[in-house]
Amino acid sequence: MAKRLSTPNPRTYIGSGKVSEIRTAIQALDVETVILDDELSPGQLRNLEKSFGGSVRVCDRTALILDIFNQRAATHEASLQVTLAQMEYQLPRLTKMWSHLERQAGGQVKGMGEKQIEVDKRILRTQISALRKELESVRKHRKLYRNRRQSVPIPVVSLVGYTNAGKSTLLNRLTGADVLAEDKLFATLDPTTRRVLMKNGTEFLLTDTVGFIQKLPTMLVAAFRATLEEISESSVIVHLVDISHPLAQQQIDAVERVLKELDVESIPKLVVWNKIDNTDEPLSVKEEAQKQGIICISAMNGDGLEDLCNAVQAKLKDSMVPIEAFVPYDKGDLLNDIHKVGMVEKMEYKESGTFVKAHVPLPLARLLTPLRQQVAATV
Ligand SMILES: Nc1nc2c(ncn2[C@@H]2O[C@H](COP(=O)(O)OP(=O)(O)OP(=O)(O)O)[C@@H](O)[C@H]2O)c(=O)[nH]1
Ligand SMILES: [Mg+2]
Repeated sequence: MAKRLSTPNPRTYIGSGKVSEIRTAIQALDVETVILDDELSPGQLRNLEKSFGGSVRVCDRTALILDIFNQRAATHEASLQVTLAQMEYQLPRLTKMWSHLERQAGGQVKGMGEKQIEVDKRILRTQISALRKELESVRKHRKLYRNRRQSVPIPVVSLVGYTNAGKSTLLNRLTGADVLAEDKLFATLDPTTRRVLMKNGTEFLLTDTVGFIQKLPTMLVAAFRATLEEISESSVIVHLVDISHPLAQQQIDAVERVLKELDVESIPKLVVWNKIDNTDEPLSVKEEAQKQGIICISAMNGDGLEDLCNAVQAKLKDSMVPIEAFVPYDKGDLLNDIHKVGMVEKMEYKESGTFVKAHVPLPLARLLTPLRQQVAATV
């Protein structure tokens, strides 16, 4: 049944033969909704709806994603973002609601219909700008919170990956956090951050993010800016892949493209293959991963999680500054911080304080500057 057009039909997106083919199928199967896997113009949607008959809903890729996002939005900010994107999507498509009125009136009061559309558009625009303001204030709040968190400089590790890759499951595994993990697309719409305490006492914050998808409508990229913003502030990015998925490579490419758009290529990244338990030949997959320097895990049964933690730790160390400092006993809290967020290589207790050799995040290295100078003086 497939047919390739060199360019989409400007009126109906698909060709006229395909339109009648689908119309036949709609009647035969009593179809309620037709979904097209691309973004269609308002005119194309309207024309298709007309050709398919009144009661069929025609939905494009963007509208479908918006619907899913709408169902899953769990927090205030996420639902504001989704509502905003939905309104922006509706604005140029409003005419559709009135086309049936025009038909009923035999086209005579077309002018009236147009006026009504203008009124509706104005109402929608007012709602959109009110929503924008509200979102802005919610974001400001979150920024404040984030800044406060940065004053305790625990490094942040962001979990990114295609939707359904297992990010929330992994976060749950590593932290015992009760983040929604379900076999549904886009289970997570808000970044959820949890503290991971490693065996050697080092801590990092692990942030779950919304799943990436292919061909994310530009409109949605903008709407989810706040969610993705968090990624650009992390020390390490963990790219989780569902390696048991037949289209794994395409999903990897899609995620990499979005990361490129976000301009986060300078942040150290770890690629991790998940759902190794779900592959036909886990051993050969593991072998291939080893060749490429990739870590294999099963977030579900816990396989490989220790390797993952070690690799995250090594990457974190790359992002830190090597220091040698002499910390007097009355500054014991600094020593605590070094232990908590840094990686200690050597520690010697002297009469008046502690000598430390460690890797620490840049903000902490800055805090320690005076004590580092003292090292030079005492050694
Ligand atoms: N077999 C197997 N299934 C897994 C594994 N990890 C996660 N899953 C399943 O994959 C599905 C999706 O997991 P989630 O953790 O919700 O995926 P996600 O990446 O957070 O998805 P979004 O939030 O939609 O981006 C769930 O049904 C999990 O139980 C794994 O290691 N092995
Ligand atoms: Mg999730």
